[in-house]
Amino acid sequence: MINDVTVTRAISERFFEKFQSALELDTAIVGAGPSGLVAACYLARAGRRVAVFESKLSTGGGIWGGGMLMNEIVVQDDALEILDDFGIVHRAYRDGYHTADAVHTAAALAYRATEAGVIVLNACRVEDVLFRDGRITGVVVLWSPVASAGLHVDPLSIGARTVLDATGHAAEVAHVTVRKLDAKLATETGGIVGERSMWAESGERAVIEHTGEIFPGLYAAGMAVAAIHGGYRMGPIFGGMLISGRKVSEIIKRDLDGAGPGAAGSESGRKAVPVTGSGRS
Ligand code: 48F
Repeated sequence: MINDVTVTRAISERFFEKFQSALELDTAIVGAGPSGLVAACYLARAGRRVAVFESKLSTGGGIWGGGMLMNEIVVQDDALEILDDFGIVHRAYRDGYHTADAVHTAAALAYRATEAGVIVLNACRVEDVLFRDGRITGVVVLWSPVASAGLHVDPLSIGARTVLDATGHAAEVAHVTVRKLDAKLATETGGIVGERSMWAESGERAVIEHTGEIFPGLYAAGMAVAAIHGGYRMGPIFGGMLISGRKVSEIIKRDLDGAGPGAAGSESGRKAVPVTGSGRS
């Protein structure tokens, strides 16, 4: 016999367990596209407490539609080991070019990240940051439908030792940081330079090169890097997004361990709480 109220109780109890465990994080990742999910997965596999905030209902960002809704993606040689690490099936096309099914790729990234212990809060929009003593120390969130309905409802705060802007072309976290805090970013101009037109070769290289910290406590990966630093866009070739996600996870790990430039300072003395590698039951 199914008790309808028990179904409600199960959902609400389990959801709030998850939500509570996302209140103080090692890393808050904004955006569940390829760069955000790859970064999240590697950080969680390394025992960091990570949550991904995604404003849409589905994870995967720009992967699902491949190029112009032809749902295949292209990946170059350098990123194959990440595909293999996530168990993503790929096929050689020509020298240096490989393809993967876009739906399979999006599903596998989400599966591996959540399996590693990443908490994903979907339909949850990051609309602001927390700022203390010159550092970004968290994000401010509101359910997306509430935000888009224009309801006059206050958001809630999530503490994080590091925050990753993986919001793609929009670079939303960087924008809000500049707009509200008058922050100087670690870019050529000190501001958000803005994305350039299509040139995949240059764009991919620049994204990987500039992936990293852009303001104390705030990092950028994926297409947001091109928007912030003024790189060229690259369309449906995804190797750079995957490599950028892995690279930023390594930089953040180093900083959380106190070895990096900002040393990912923890004003409240929070300790990293290991996430079990075996996923949640
Ligand atoms: O755009 P997206 O897939 O970012 P990415 O990881 O990858 C870029 C590629 O998909 C593609 C490309 C590859 O050559 O050019 O564009 O850099 O995913 C970004 C995610 O962030 C979410 C958005 O819905 C998308 O799923 N997002 C954007 N702003 C917010 C957000 C926000 N304020 N709060 C939460 N999520």
